[in-house]
Amino acid sequence: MDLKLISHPLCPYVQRAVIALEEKGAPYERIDIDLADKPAWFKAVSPLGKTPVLLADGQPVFESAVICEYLDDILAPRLHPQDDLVRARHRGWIEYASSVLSTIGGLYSAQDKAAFEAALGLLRERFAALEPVVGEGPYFAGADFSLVDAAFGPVFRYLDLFDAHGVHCVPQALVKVTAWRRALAERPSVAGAVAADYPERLRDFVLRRGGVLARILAGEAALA
Ligand SMILES: N[C@@H](CCC(=O)N[C@@H](CS)C(=O)NCC(=O)O)C(=O)O
Repeated sequence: MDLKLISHPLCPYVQRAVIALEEKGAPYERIDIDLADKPAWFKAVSPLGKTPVLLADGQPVFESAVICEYLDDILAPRLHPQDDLVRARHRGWIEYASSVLSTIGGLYSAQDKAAFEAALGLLRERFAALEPVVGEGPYFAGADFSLVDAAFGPVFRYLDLFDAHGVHCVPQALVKVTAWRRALAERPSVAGAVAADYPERLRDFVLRRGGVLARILAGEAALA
């Protein structure tokens, strides 16, 4: 099957699909587009104008969770668990990862201190809720890397920039989440899902939001 992944260099949802493809060792072509100037051909295959879109033999599949499920259906090894109930629970945590991404968006978009602190507090709660759910490691459900791991690798990647500027979203007491985050960062499929210039691009992206986090990154504001 001919697989083309329509992508954006910063998109965390794209990274899920890249991680799944890399875990499966599948040949594919990644095509990065400019989301600020969407090509007409992209709008024709993406009903919501969002990345990622997978073109499978030219047929568009959209929504990252759906793309990952489809890749899991057609390519070995299985990343979803076999057990129906466990698989349903994994799907829930993948949705949860999307909600954490929205909260991260709230953090880097916050224009005043109150909104910033509300987003930071919510993020810490979101990570705390994971602590009793994460297994004994190294991955979400133990030894086997799953699609939940593919969804959280891109979530944790944001935190490297934030941590470097004293904005800590994962409290130190969350030892299992912290170990999981480290294991994901070391997984080749996760590490390689973005280009070498990703940190610089993310920094520029946050600075362009002009919010509280941008001011912290620029050294103009300090955390109280
Ligand atoms: N629910 C979608 C979310 C995808 C998404 O939000 N993509 C962003 C980039 S990370 C996008 O394409 N935004 C462009 C736009 O909304 O115009 C998925 O899981 O695939």
